[in-house]
Amino acid sequence: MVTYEEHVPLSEEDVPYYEDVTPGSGCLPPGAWLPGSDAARLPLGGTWRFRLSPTAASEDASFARPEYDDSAWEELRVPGHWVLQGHGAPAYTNTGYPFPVDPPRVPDENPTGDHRYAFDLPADWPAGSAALHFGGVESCARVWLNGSELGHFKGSRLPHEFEAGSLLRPGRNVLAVRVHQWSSGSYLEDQDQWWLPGVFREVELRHRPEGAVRDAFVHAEYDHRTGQGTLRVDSDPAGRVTVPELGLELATGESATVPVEPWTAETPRLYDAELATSGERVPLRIGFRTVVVEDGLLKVNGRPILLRGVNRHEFDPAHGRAVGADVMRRDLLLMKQHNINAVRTSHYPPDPAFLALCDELGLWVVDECDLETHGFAQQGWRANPVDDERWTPALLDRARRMVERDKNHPSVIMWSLGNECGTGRGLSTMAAWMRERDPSRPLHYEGDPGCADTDVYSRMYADHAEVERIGRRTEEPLPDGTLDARRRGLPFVLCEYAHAMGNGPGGLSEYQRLFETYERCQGGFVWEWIDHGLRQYTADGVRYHAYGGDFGEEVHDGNFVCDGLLFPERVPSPGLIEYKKVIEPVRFEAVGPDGAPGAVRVTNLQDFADLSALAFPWSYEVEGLPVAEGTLAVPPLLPGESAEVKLPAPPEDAPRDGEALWTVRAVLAEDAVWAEAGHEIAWGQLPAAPLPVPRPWTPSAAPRRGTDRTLTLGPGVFDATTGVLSRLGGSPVTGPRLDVWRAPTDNDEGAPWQPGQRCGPEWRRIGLHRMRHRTDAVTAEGDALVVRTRVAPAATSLGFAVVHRWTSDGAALRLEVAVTPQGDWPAPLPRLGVRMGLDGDLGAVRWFGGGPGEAYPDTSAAARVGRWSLPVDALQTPYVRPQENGARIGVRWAELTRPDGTGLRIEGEPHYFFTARRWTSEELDAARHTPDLVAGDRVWLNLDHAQHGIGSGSCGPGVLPKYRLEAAPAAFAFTFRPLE
Ligand code: IPT
Repeated sequence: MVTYEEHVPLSEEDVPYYEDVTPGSGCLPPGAWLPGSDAARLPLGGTWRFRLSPTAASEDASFARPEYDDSAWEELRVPGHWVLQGHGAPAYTNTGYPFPVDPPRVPDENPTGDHRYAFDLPADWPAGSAALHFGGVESCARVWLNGSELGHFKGSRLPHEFEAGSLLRPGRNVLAVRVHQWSSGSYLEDQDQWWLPGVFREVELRHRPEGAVRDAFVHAEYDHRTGQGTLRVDSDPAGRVTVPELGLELATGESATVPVEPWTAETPRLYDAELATSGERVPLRIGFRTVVVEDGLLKVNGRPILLRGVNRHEFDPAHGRAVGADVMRRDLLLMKQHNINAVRTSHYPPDPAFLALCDELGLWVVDECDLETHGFAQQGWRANPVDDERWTPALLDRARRMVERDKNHPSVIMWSLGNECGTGRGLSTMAAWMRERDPSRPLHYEGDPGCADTDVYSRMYADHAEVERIGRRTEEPLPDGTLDARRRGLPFVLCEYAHAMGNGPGGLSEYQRLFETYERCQGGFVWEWIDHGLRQYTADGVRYHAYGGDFGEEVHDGNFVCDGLLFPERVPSPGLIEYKKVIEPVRFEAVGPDGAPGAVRVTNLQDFADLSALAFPWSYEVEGLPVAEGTLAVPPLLPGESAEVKLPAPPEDAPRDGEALWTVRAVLAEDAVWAEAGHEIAWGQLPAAPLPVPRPWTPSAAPRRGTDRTLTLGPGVFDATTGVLSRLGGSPVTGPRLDVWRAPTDNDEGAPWQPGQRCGPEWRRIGLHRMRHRTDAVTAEGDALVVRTRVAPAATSLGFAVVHRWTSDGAALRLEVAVTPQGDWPAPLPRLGVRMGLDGDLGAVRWFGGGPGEAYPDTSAAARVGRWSLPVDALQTPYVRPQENGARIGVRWAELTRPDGTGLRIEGEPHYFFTARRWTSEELDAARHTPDLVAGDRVWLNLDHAQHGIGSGSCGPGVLPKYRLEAAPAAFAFTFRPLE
């Protein structure tokens, strides 16, 4: 075994401590984080004193003296980041280092924060040893207590402790911490996130009585064949362990095997225990489970698991990575409520309290080390620290601080070496150490295609086709046959997929089908959980969220930091609603002839739990209105089982003239820790009756020429020259005219490394954002007013020939549109439909179709057919960087009304995408932040026959072929019915 001490750093240069490659000096050896013991503890968070210097140059440590006068210093909240408290500014880069790459050196401009905290030691504080604990400091800290230096450390999201007992004094004590924003450690912390220096996790003093626990390691395995758990707790020093509920009382180091209920993410059974040594009593929460890779599969307690995961960064829009217990709990409740069962702690170990909550609430955790050197990719991976012996002690220190701290959490099922470091001997050394220290957990690392050090094959952003090949174990071979054979035998996870930046991600359902089809595909982790938009206010007090570049950074990656399923304030985005539906652990499918299902097939897609915790309400709906409701009797199916459950007879008194559907749902039968009874887990809709025959359309009015260059047809008045509708039912309207433009989404814009699928730039190149309209003919043809136009962008011969055929039955107007593309279209179209402007007082929308949230062709799983109503303002999805949003899919009809109930009803044939907003697509496109969008005096409608899919091209694959909107002839119709 390679030990940590064996690696002697070779110091080539005489550099200051914050630039040398060592992890630090003076710290206590790492051990398990064991909160709640009976030893005295003094939290040291609060209002500290703070001084910021622009460089690290000062050797002057006089501020560390207790008597130093800090009265002129500022106040700073600790835990916290100084850049979020008015000192300096945050900066965002994805992979590029925000300083010259010359490891391990950092620039002179190295913001350095001196911190002082004076505290009173409680009168009853016991004498003897005490550990001064830092949960996380970015990126390098040097520490003094009462003027004596304790040491220094790097490793921002890892714990560090100093022995401080002999320095404590009765009464006033002064802690001084000098924190450098940049250090050699920064080279190892190139994660895609804000650079946020500071003391951002808890600081505390822990009394260490004689005989206190230095370290404890809980080994709690579960044998699914016998139903027995085996417990052994190793402790330094030795002691005794009691588990009252299991009647166990053992010496440490001794094992016992007894019948237990296992821990799983679905059934997070914990046993309260206590470890007592001669000096301390420590509560433990024990979960029995066994994780193995066997038969090419990742199994827990003997069964393969399916990871329905997310990548979680620690983030709060006001406090950055200083996240409180409330934020951690909120994240986990939201995850559980949205069917998420797994977290990858991208890309560093989280606050340990988060893992305790994962144990309690039930999540599978991939605990990732605080390590990423992605910026070296831009240098062809030259001088990559993970492949340079001098850095190995720092790497091992990081591995060790993570594993030792977190090893007792049943939720942690894999260790991850880090993210995006390329390959190197240092990683292998970390892996070897981890295997030796904790053989009970498989290892994960994505960055090495050969998987030399890992137990699972992991990829990020692989497209569906590649995932399918991997699922079949027919992926491209590695050049090395032995490695290839080994990798081909490994289970597969997507450690990142479905880039949730802005509108999207699209294509989730298709990934899920692959995961469910191929046992090798054990799921994945959506990138990522939350947008890291920082809360800001305009001069007028309007809240918005900032992204890269908003703080004057000289290099930055814009809004690539806003790519989560939650908006920054933790409001679920449509992407999260979609993901919840796609990964629902219960599935409903129609059984029987189309439009007359006699039964529904219910499948339990969970891995461990039966269905006994769920109830199954159904409703029978006509035109979106419930006619009858009840509860299905579904047997408590075991994991993987399905059953056909008979549906009741359709209600006899149900109206016959509307579209009829069954909606079947799975809800919590009783309160759970993470949601209340009635909380919805899954749902399905089945057509309940053949569609009624639509009423025939009989035009009865003919176009009439007016005196003032107008044409009148039924309730419509048209401009006789352009053929454009100008009044409808007495109200002014603009359009409708053909529209193919949408404000490109982040996924439309694509990423430089996905050159083939950057639709946004291509659309702009062709000129879809500046289409011109030409009227070719306005003619009366029988009952119809026919308007022929050509719609095209400047500088190309591409265009559309459009024929608008207007008819009226006297009360309503019907528009039939026939579109023929001209030229050789090099790109798919953003959308295809018509745009029209209405009076701004038409502020309320009611519709029958998909809802309640937005949906696009490949993000439509969560759209439920029903009758919905929302104000126009609430139809907007406030993406941090404004972009196309808010379409409602499968709309049969929509009504826009004024407060007095008058307005307009629009029926579509076929169903259409309905979008309404108080600004135009051009204004949406121009906006950089949400306050840039200012409501005008019109409501702009897009009535779309089709939309291009969304995909995941902002980082991963683009739109699947079946969701691409290729330019092709199309015909569609709308009926406009004034509501009076
Ligand atoms: C990948 C990173 O691992 C992750 O941290 C994040 O940057 C994500 O992408 C995109 O948001 S790396 C990517 C360039 C493939």
